[in-house]
Order: sequence, then structure tokens, then C-alpha cells
Amino acid sequence: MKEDTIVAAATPPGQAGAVGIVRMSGPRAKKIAEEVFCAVDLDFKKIEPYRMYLGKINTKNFLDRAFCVYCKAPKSYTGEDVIEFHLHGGITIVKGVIRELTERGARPADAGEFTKRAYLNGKMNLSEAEGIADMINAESEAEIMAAYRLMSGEVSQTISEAASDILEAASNLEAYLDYPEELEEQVFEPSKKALKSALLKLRTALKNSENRRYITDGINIALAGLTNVGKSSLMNVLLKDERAIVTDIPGTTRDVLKESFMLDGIKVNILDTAGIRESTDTVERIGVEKAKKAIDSADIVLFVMDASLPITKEEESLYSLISQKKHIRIENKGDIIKYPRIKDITIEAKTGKNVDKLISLILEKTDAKTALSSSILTRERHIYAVKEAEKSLQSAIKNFDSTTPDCTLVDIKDAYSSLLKITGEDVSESIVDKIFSTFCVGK
Ligand SMILES: Nc1nc2c(ncn2[C@@H]2O[C@H](COP(=O)(O)OP(=O)(O)OP(=O)(O)O)[C@@H](O)[C@H]2O)c(=O)[nH]1
Ligand SMILES: [Mg+2]
Repeated sequence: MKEDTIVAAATPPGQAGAVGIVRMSGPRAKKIAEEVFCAVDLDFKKIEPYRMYLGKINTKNFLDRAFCVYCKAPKSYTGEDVIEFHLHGGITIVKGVIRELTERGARPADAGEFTKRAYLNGKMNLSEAEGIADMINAESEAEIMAAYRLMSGEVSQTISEAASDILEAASNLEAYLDYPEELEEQVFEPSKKALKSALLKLRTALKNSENRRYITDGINIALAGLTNVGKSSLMNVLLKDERAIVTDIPGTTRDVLKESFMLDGIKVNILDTAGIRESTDTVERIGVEKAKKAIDSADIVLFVMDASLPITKEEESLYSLISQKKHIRIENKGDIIKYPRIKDITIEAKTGKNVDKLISLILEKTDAKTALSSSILTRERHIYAVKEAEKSLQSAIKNFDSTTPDCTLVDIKDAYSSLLKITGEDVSESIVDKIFSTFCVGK
């Protein structure tokens, strides 16, 4: 209930940090704070909002020296009166203060309840609230950036631009239904145009989101080639670490090695694989099978060739397998080229020469930069809603000329309400509850 005053630790539980923050929100927050906190040289009634006051917090069993901040409704995170105590970070202190505040009338907050109140009080829309959860859970800088765009409303902006096109078409057709004789010619064309413009915006958003996996899971790169061409050497220079064993013995790598590194904030997972060749050795044969699977699952394959040796049938047939996939042809051993290859780039895996250019090529070919630079839909809930809106719009446009405006309006309204689900203007309470239940307590 909104009239409740809620309390929770805002800093992570279960560990002693330098500072432990306890946050309280609701109509009684200030009153309860007044009962337990004595500011140095100042009557609590005189404290001003948005300032930090040093003082003493009293619980039944102990005292702590703490800071207190008061954020006055509606200018606070939740839109309600909010009090924060910055205590010493021991878990027992934090728990003791929470107990004291609950005994004085606050109730322990549910998961995500502060942010849910912010949403219910109009401080943010639903997708912006989801952006906050994504900020906290982000594991890579690319994820932080995508979450920031969601949190700060960039994503809902794109959606609301499409929604306003849809609304324009809807109001045109509604007007036509009211005044059919006067309006026919004027409204049909602009309405169709507005619907097409909305569809284009949604399709662009969906297209940009195809690479969202790069942000959440990273780019999967497989190194492939015959034995001894320099795959493991390349893995090591990319990782800047002697991770894989490198020898001049063909068949050195027998298993698939998986390692990750960060590239401009994006997680890159590289799979070094066994060099592909016919082998009678059981272990190596299994390695080769695994290599083929790794090639299959990769977003991009780096096909490494040894330019000091002639082209063989095996190399050609392996390339024909890889050429079906997104790939880069790498001519390796640039220092001892004898048999030049058709290639996208020449490198020296042993010394790292040209590997920076290879990295740029990988980012370019995978389109990972677009995923980073545009506001993309990362949440399945949003993608589903946009796809639903796309379907309804398609139907509205397709049947526009052959059906009556009130039938078209049904599709248009469906499209509009699908989009409103994203910002939370047209969602059921159970969906809202489900979304906030995935937040941590205290957020
Ligand atoms: N001259 C020269 N030698 C290189 C270069 N890159 C790798 N090598 C050498 O090639 C040999 C094989 O390198 P690896 O990285 O083990 O090759 P690989 O493709 O992983 O081989 P397998 O695991 O057996 O399939 C080693 O002796 C490396 O030092 C290069 O750019 N120039
Ligand atoms: Mg190897």
C-alpha cells in the first residue's frame, strides 16, 4: 500500500562495507527519522531537504554516528518523502537500524518497491524503471550503455515517436467517421503515410536490436584453420596472454579453448579450436568434431591460413565450409609469405603485427559498433510488444484500401496498445508486479 512507509538497506547485504545506507520512503519517513536521529547542534525539525547532516542515531540497544539526508516529496527518487541514513557499514548496525525503524512504524520493503513507487508516482515510465534494473545487473560496459539509454528514456522516445504517428492516423480516421462527407480525400492518404512511417520506425528498432546478443552475451569468435597455421598464437595476442599452448608441432591444440576479453566495452568470447585435418588419433578426431561445432555456433569465424605453405585441398574444402558463415580470411605468417592467399587481411600472429587492424575489421563485420551506438531494444518484453505492434500495423496498411475505416481502426488501436505496454501505460498489475519482483530489495 502506498500509505505505508517502507524501509530497506540500499547497500548490499551480507558484507561489512565502509558505509551502509538505510533508506526509508513514505508519509511517515520524516517523523520516524525525527524520533531516532539527533543532528549535531540542530533541531531535526529545522533540517533542510537535500542536505547531509551529521548526527547520532539511537536504537534501543546501540548508537551510531551517521549522516542523514531528507528528500522532500515529490522531489525524491520515489516521489514520496525519503530519508537516507548513512551508517557505518557493519551488517549488524544496518540490521539494527532497520529493526528500530520498523518498530517505529515502517515496514520492510519488497523487492523493487522503491522503484515501483517511483513508477506509480509518475517519476519514470515502466521501461525506464527496467533500465535501472539493467544498470545494476550490467556485466559489461556495453550493457551499462544500453541500460543507460533505456533508463534515460531514449528507447521510450523511439517508441513514442512511432506511437504518435499511429495516433495521428487514428485521430484522422476517427474524424472521418464523424464527418465522412467532408473528409474522405483529405484523411486517407496522410493516415496511410503516418502508419507507414510508424512501421518503418518499429522495423528499424527491431533491426537494430538483432545484434542485442552482442551486448548481453558478447560476440562469439571462432578461430579456424588447418593445423599449425597460427590460431593459438592469434588467440594469445588477442588475449594479451600466453593462454594457449603454441608449438611448431601440428595438432598442438586438441580441445576447444574458450576465453573472453573486453573490446571497447563489448565482451568478446574467442574459441581456439583444433586444427582441422584427417587424423587417426581418437582424441584429435574428437577435437576436430568439436572445432566444427564451434565454427557453427560462432558469430564470426576467423579463417587462418599459413602463407609460408602452399594451398592444399584440405584448406580449400575447409574454406568452402566456412565461407557459408560470416568470416574473415586471414593470411598469417606475414613475415615469411611464399604462397600469397586471397585474403581480407595479412597479419603476423607471432608478433601481433596488424592485429589491431584485424580487431577493427571484426567490429566492422559483426556490426557490433551499431549495437553500441544506437538505442536498441534489449528486453524480450519490449521486442515482443514491438513485434505485436508491427503485425497490427502491417494488417492495417495491407487492408487499408479494401476495408472500412472502422476495421482499420481496430488494427491501429491494437498497435497503439501494444506500444503502450512498453512504457507501462497499458499493462496489467500482475505484469508490473512481476517486473519489480526481479529487482533487488532496497532498489
Ligand atoms: N614466422 C611466423 N610463425 C608463426 C606466426 N604465427 C604463428 N607462428 C608459428 O607457427 C607455429 C604454430 O602456431 P600455433 O599458434 O600453435 O598454430 P595452431 O594453428 O594453433 O596449430 P594447432 O593447434 O596445431 O592446430 C608456431 O611455431 C608459431 O610460433 C607468424 O606470424 N610468423
Ligand atoms: Mg593451436
